[in-house]
Amino acid sequence: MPGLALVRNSLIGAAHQIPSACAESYKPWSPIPTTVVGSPPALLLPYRVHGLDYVAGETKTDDYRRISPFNQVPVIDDDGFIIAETGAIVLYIAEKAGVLIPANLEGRARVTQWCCTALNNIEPTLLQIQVINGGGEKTTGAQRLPGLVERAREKFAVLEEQLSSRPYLAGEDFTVADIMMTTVLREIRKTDLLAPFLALKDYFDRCQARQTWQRTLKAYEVRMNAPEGAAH
Ligand SMILES: N[C@@H](CCC(=O)N[C@@H](CS)C(=O)NCC(=O)O)C(=O)O
Repeated sequence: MPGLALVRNSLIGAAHQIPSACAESYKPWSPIPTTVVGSPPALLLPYRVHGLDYVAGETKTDDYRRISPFNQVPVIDDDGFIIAETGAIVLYIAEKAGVLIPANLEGRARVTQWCCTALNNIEPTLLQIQVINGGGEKTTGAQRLPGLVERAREKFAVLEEQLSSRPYLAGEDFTVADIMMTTVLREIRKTDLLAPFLALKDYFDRCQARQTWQRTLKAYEVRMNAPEGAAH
């Protein structure tokens, strides 16, 4: 499916829509229309918008899954280069257009820092407020756990599928993406949630078995004056 791209509804109006002459964007939530607002990168890089009807299940198809591993929006296709996740898309477009991001390494790192802050630090809290205020979340505390576990299992199934065809998330080589994912997976390391996901569990074990990883944990224990093994 050449030249398609998805725009996340919450980002509509932001200055980072779609790059490339053959990019399109899907609207995520029917019947809410997706509006693409002209922006510096979008003006520099022509794009096309393609909407998907979420309610009608258009994001749930196998075809869509091929370009969006979690069947979510947004995803973009820039002349065959497909990339998902809001933060990655925004950074890619800014880098490609050469606007809204400094050229030097430190400046780009600073922009990456604040992109991560928005998506990873601020958004999880605000999203919960939005959902609760919107009446979509009526349970509290332990009542929420089964739903969260179910959601985690859905995510793990996607990671399992991804990791069954390659050893690491981004390909053949261990990258910082694996450091990020392993760090996040450690949050549930004292549960048995990963057990049914053999490739994912193997990946998690391989990443943690790396000498550098072990050295890092060891250094942490020493710094914290913690008993040996406390950080595992
Ligand atoms: N981490 C993803 C989250 C994207 C996301 O949550 N997209 C929502 C729409 S705003 C979606 O597609 N939800 C449908 C689903 O998860 O099934 C990102 O930042 O791009």
